[in-house]
Amino acid sequence: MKALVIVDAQIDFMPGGALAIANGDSIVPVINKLLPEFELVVATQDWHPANHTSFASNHQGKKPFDIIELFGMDQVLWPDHCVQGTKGAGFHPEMETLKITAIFRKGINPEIDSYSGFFDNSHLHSTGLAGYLREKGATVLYFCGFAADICVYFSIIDALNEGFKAVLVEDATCPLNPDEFVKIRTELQEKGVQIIRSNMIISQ
Ligand code: VGL
Ligand code: ZN
Repeated sequence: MKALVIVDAQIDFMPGGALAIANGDSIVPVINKLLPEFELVVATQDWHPANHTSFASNHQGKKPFDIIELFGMDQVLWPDHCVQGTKGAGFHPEMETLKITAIFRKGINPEIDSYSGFFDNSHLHSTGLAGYLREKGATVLYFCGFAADICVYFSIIDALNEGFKAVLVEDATCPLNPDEFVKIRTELQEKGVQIIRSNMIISQ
């Protein structure tokens, strides 16, 4: 069975948001059109406490997009974004959310970032997403949302490692760094990820 996984389709990643992705809002109508094609729809939400270590504001003398070492891993410092309970952490108001049966929140532990919807960046803690999808009978996961080169990418890699087939719906995702996405796109295809456009699955 196929499931749609909507990654971090939150206001802070849209134009005008704290960590805005150019043209990010263009994916919202595409996601809405995809929804009727799926029996199972889940979403992830980046959901940081205000004291999260990925925020530049929590490191003296650092600014957004600086890179520091944190517990032996490189960490990009971000502008404060998707702070728990704030408007920016909410789903885009035009995204239809009724069909979403479960929401998996990540980035909650202030000590560690969590790009993938499945695990934190050190792979120590699971969100439960893989177990949920397996129990519901999902085998092929269609990915959309933000950012194509960060959280969508790491979610797809974990999905493959968890034994799912993965499909990326290219016009329903958007990268923060388009050059980076060009590289990632090739890597994903080499790993067996199918990259499609939404009109390839939408029944007319
Ligand atoms: C994301 C950077 C920081 C994402 C989340 O959703 O891709 N990127 N937090
Ligand atoms: Zn984040």
